[in-house]
Amino acid sequence: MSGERSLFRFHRRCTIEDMVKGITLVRAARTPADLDRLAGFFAAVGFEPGKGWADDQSRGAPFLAPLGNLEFVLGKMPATPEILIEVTGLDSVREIAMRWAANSGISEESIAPVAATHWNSRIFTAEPIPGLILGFWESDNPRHGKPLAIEGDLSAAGMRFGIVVARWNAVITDRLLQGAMDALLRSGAKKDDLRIVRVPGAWEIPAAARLMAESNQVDAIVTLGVLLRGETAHYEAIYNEVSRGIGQSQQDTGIPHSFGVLTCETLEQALDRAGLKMGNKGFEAALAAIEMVSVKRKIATVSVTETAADR
Ligand code: DLZ
Repeated sequence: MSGERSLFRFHRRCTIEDMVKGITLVRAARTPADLDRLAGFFAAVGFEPGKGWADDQSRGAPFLAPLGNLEFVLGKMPATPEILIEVTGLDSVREIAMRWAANSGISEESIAPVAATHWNSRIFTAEPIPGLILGFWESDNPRHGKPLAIEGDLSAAGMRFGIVVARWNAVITDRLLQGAMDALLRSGAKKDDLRIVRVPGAWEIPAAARLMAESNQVDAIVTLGVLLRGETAHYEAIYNEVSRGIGQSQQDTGIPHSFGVLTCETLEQALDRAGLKMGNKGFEAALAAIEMVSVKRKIATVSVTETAADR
């Protein structure tokens, strides 16, 4: 088969969710003082700082938001600033911004008053450095943008995770582990909040997962392993017990366990699912764990009447 045809087959197998990971808006700061001022402002108004970097050519200060979207508009624009930040508690955010301006020796006029928009919301603009105008807005409908059903977010900030990874087929499970950590850290988890336990093989995953779940030290567990049908004696028996054990630990302890144990015919298939052609199942399992912690927290706090009011 020609290279072109095999590429085509690959694209057809991938869904959009496999390929699009997130949106990053990159802005150049003109001076070191501007960068520091922006970093101070974004931290003050509640953004989660990402992992910054510095080398001999540049330094960067990323700030994370739980959600991002690109919006293309034909006709009247929703607001003057190109960067719009949706918040809850708009007036409190403005007060924080005003305090930040006062403490930073910046004119309070850089934080404009709150005004109504033509789209059922209120907005204020802030200009933390000259020329960068940000719009902070809040919908008049407190449930705006909220899904009809309870649905988990993908922010891992403030969550603690256990990762149980089998050493058997380590060439694959190491990649799954990398994918899982990538997902957790990029979603806002702190390195210190990840506990990694290595076990000999998939068979041992349920026992270790259960011990972690019962330790009260993690909010969710990501299980990672690879079972190769062709090379595993009593494959069905091992697989059934591993999946049953992980599921039972989840049910008995109430701690979400995501299932990242690959079951493949061949090593090649497993490699495809560990970062080659079919995404990284460790990454996906970690996202599922984040979402389930969020779902669990929401189920515990969102009342039935609130959910019903959405409909
Ligand atoms: C024994 C075994 C075999 C044959 N195959 C696998 C496998 O494909 N994937 C895996 O994670 N572990 C395998 N193991 C090891 C068992 O899971 C277990 O670690 C040992 O039997 C020791 O209890």
